[in-house]
Amino acid sequence: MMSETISGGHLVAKALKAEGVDVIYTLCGGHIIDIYDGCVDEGIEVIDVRHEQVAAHAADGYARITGKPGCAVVTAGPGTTDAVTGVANAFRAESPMLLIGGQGALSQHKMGSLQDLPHVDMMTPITKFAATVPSTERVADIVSMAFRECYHGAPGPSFLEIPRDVLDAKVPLDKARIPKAGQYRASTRQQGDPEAIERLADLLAHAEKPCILLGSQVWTCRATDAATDFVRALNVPAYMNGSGRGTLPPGDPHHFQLSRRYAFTNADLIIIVGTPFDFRMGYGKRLSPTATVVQIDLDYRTVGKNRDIDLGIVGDAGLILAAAAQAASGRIENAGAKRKEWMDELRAVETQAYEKRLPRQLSDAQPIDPYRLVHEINEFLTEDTIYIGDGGDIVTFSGQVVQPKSPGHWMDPGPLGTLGVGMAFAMAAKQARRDKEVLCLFGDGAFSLTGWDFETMVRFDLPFIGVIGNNSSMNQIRYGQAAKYGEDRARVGNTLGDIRYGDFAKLLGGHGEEVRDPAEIRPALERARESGKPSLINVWVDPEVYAPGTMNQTMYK
Ligand SMILES: Cc1ncc(C[n+]2csc(CCOP(=O)(O)OP(=O)(O)O)c2C)c(N)n1
Ligand SMILES: [Mg+2]
Repeated sequence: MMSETISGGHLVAKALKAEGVDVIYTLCGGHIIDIYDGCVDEGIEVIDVRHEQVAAHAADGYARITGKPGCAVVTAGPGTTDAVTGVANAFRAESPMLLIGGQGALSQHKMGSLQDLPHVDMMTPITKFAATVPSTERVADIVSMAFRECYHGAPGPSFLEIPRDVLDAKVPLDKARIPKAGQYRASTRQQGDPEAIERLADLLAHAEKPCILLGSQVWTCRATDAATDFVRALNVPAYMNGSGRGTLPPGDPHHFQLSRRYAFTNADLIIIVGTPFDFRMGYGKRLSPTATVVQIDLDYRTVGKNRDIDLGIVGDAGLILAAAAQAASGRIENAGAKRKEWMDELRAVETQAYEKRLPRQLSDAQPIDPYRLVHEINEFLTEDTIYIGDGGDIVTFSGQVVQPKSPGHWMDPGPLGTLGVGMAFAMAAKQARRDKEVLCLFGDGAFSLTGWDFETMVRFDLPFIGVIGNNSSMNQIRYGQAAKYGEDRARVGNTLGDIRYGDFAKLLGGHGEEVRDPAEIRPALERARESGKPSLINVWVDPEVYAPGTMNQTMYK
């Protein structure tokens, strides 16, 4: 009697299913079609996009939104090279995703087969794990291995290439190892050194001017509740960045945003959670030299990097904050009154900064002041709107003004600063959370990189509100050129056409509008919401106005 057989592509699908992955993002190629066939059997949705960069960014976005690993499947050679940027972005953003690339048949190894390239060599420096699957029997086993590696320390991407003959061959079912759901990897959550947690509790008990920065890992660790309880129980003002934005809702007494520099300069205890001392943190140089600095991170390599710290704790943000709060509870009486003064001081700085900027946010100027656009977006967001920023200067404006109303409702590329993530993140967010509204703010330059995938949003009925802050320029770069070489030499390599992106949306089957009057922003947003379609509201903003964040960039000085 012939035993039952199974092909490599079907084994991939079984391994994805075991991991709970219910969608793959892909652009087809002959090398990978057997995976699609397996997905049909396993009930895994196949979302086919217009560029592999989008497939990889969507897998990254899916991981961020769902907490499950994302998966992109691309063909050999150019399919895989097109996806490199998406993998690199996930690597810097610590996002767990698996990219599966096709490869020429093992039987033609190094013979010059179609689309043959050394994918594993290319992917090794930008993944936590990159390997070739050498035999059909091992396909599901190695997929599960790749997922395990995604969660080592701070999460990140894995890459597998599967040669065509390995993928297409059929092997007896009983010869293949097919790891069972929930039985092939363990939680990697670490509690942190108990002695270090005691020391942190002690520091918290005595600090008069503490502050905490809740970074992206707070969301990665799903530590919202622990972080919220921590700041409330210990009365610690909190700043949030990256995916950590929205941990506390706007208006919460412990939610601070505009006084961060003041706090970092004047605090006596600064707790940095899940954020590296990279360029966004001035490499740690902007923290008061006399403050006690504590760093909590999933990755031991991030702790103490670029700047000395007084206490480092490696592990899961939620477990550590909960343990520290418990250890410190009831011990802050002496510092309590001082802390109230400190919170009031920060609130005053915060209010002053807000009031100074408010006239700009309400400006009726034409062309539209970018501050007005991001103000209108902020007012428009609900607790169920996932906000995505994809662009240069316009997104820098939004970083100051837009406040997500719920945790996990802010998405930006992360420290790779990759333009072109927006459409893919919108795709993943809407597909994974149909119950949510998705709003993406694009720069016109950023939009152009991956904008054709608006068509994919239409084809898969993924409504979202796209807003383009259109200045017909790559303005963030133009600013630097003007500052360095003078206005008369600034218009080189950064000028885009005056494009009616609203018409582009309509061409592809979506809803589109052009907005030149600031009073029309809100009604246009409302109409996009009501249209129930993928939409693009093309807002013509003043190209001569730059975000302070852009103007302060040290690379221009
Ligand atoms: C993939 C990629 N290419 C180039 C850059 C460099 N870059 C940073 S900001 C910027 C300008 C973006 O223009 P746009 O999206 O229109 O935003 P604006 O600054 O005009 O508001 C560029 C090209 C990048 N970050 N990512
Ligand atoms: Mg622009």
